Amino acid sequence: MSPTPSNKFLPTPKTVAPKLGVDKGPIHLVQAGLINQVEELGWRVVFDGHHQFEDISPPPNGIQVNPTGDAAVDTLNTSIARLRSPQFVAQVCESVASAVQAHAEMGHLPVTLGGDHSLAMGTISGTLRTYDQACVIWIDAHADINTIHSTDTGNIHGMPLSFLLKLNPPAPSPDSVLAKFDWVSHLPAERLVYIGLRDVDKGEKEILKKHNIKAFSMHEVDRYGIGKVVEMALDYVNPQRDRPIHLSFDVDALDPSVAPSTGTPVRGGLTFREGHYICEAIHETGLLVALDLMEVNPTLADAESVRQTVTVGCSLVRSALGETLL
Ligand code: NNH
Ligand code: MN
Ligand code: MN
Ligand code: MN
Repeated sequence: MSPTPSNKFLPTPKTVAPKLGVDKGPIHLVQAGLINQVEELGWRVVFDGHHQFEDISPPPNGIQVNPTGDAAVDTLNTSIARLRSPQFVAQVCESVASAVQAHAEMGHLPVTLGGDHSLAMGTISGTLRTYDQACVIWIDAHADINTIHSTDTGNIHGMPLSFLLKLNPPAPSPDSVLAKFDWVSHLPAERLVYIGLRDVDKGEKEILKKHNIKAFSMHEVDRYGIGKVVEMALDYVNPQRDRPIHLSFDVDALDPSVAPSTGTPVRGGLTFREGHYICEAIHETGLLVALDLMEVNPTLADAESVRQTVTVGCSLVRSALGETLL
């Protein structure tokens, strides 16, 4: 066995997802035996339990927009008003950031099980507060980089990277709900790389181009194979192999035939092995400092689909934490 670094799990808080139910995902992974499985790999696991945040009550949707007479401010306020439960999401994520930071500073490797991918604002901020040179490898069918202006849905799980890259306008006033995101750490665009994209909104495509953000879509996975893609992704985001790595894995990156139980499945995704290969290769770098496994949503499917998704979720985590095939 390898040395026994301590480790923790941070199951999802109840954040607001467009389809409620993602908050139940993490507990299924724990009930499936994930903690024991990770302990068997030689880790000492510190389990925080299910973060509840019952003290934070989501404000009702439909915030009223009062015209100010300033056209730019009014446009901004209209965009802000379209966000879904922004205050709640911001508070939950801020609390997750502190929890991840606290564990990271003790030398733990925080594993956050989600849950809505908006949580990555919190987990990645927690990582960056501890390791300011960290890079992010984002595995997803989606780019999750809509700004408050480009979002079609208002769902913040489609926006976490716009906050982390500081692509949103500054809050119009200190009491604006947008100011509730000011605590989010800044991730420079050149320290982000995507793998698995295949459902990117028009506005997001413009953002990726404008900011020159590196992405390996399923097209590149098909062309080069997953081994080469992971190597190219690491060469881009971590050329000297000296930066700490935060791996944020949205289970919908996998093909729906592999992980059906998720909010927004998109066909044409990563195979079972491609998903695991990514985790294994990141583990092999020895640079992994934090892991998110997000968007497991057991309320959306039949029991067999849930079992399949939870099982694959557990094995992705094990691969990232050092399980090998031989
Ligand atoms: N791009 C869409 C949006 O902004 C969908 C995002 N959905 C995800 N992302 N599941 O991972 O709402
Ligand atoms: Mn979500
Ligand atoms: Mn996704
Ligand atoms: Mn996502």
